[in-house]
Amino acid sequence: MEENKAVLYSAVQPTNKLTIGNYIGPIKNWVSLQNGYDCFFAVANMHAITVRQNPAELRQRTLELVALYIACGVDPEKCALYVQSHVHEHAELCWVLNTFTYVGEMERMTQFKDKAARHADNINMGLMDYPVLMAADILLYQTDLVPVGLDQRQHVEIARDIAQRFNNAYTPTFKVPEALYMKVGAKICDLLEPAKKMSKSAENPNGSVFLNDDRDTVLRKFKRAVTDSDAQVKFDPENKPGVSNLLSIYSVFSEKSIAEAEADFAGKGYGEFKLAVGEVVADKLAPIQREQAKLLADKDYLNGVLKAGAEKAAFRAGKTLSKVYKKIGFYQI
Ligand code: AQP
Repeated sequence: MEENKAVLYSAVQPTNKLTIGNYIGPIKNWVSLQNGYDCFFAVANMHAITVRQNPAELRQRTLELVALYIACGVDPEKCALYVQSHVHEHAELCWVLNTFTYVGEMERMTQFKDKAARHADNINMGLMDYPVLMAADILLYQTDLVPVGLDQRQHVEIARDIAQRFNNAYTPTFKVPEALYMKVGAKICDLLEPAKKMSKSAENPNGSVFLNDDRDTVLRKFKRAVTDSDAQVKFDPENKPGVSNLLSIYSVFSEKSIAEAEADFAGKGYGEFKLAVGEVVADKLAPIQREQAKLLADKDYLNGVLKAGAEKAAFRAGKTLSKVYKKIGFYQI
């Protein structure tokens, strides 16, 4: 990792089963970006507990996610791959940033309102504070770019506001980060309800394709995907959301442009189209699943990756935190 390269930070929560939306929105892009940036890729287990988790499952999913990152092509030699709770600076900076964030701002966050409605029996402070912890995650590394899906737009915006607020209150301390969205795939939608984002926790699991779905399941889910009555494979998200979503998925998994993807299906029916999308996805997922299983069998290797990753991350995070503590007047020895 070189200090003069621009910095990239991104994370995924080890909750539920990951979908192809998680893969396309952030993870796939990490692999292409890891050569050009100083990358910090975290498993966001502190964010995960804002919704009640089963401890044994959370532990297991944490390791599975680490293995998945590597199976997808993240190279732990090139980046800091670590678990959020292993770097205590995240929690410490979050506390300071809480004092630069207003309750009203957090109450207005779309994800908070959505999750509060879905988890009405557990509207805890952590759920509301989620964006501040995310701001701490990002700002700790003096991050330039945050590759995320479109659903995270508001959270990156608030991280920018908090950074600017702190910088204005003292002297420039934090780099003000930019979100990075992909042209295709920044919002992958549910196969059965294409107006909604594809979600890990969708009520109907047939609308989400999970990264650990087997070939038959993937093909079946795409076969049932909602299209329209127009019988034309054309990219038009407003009028043809289902078909456009499938074209985006096909384009990303086949590494073809949308125009090339449309050309592949000119004059063909939806049945053939949906089968081809399913096949390209299943073909890509199979080797990732095999590699993930292989990695999970070598826990010592994964623990070694995480230890090294946490050290790299803590080094950079510690520098920022100590700057912050100095600025705000914490007595240091
Ligand atoms: N459908 C999607 N399309 C594109 N990007 C997506 N992301 C999530 N869904 C899509 C991106 O994946 C990253 C990590 O997400 P996360 O683990 O923080 O949260 P999540 O996947 O949104 O899942 P939750 O919050 O556990 O539950 P659900 O799915 O039920 O809302 C982020 O960069 C996100 O943009």
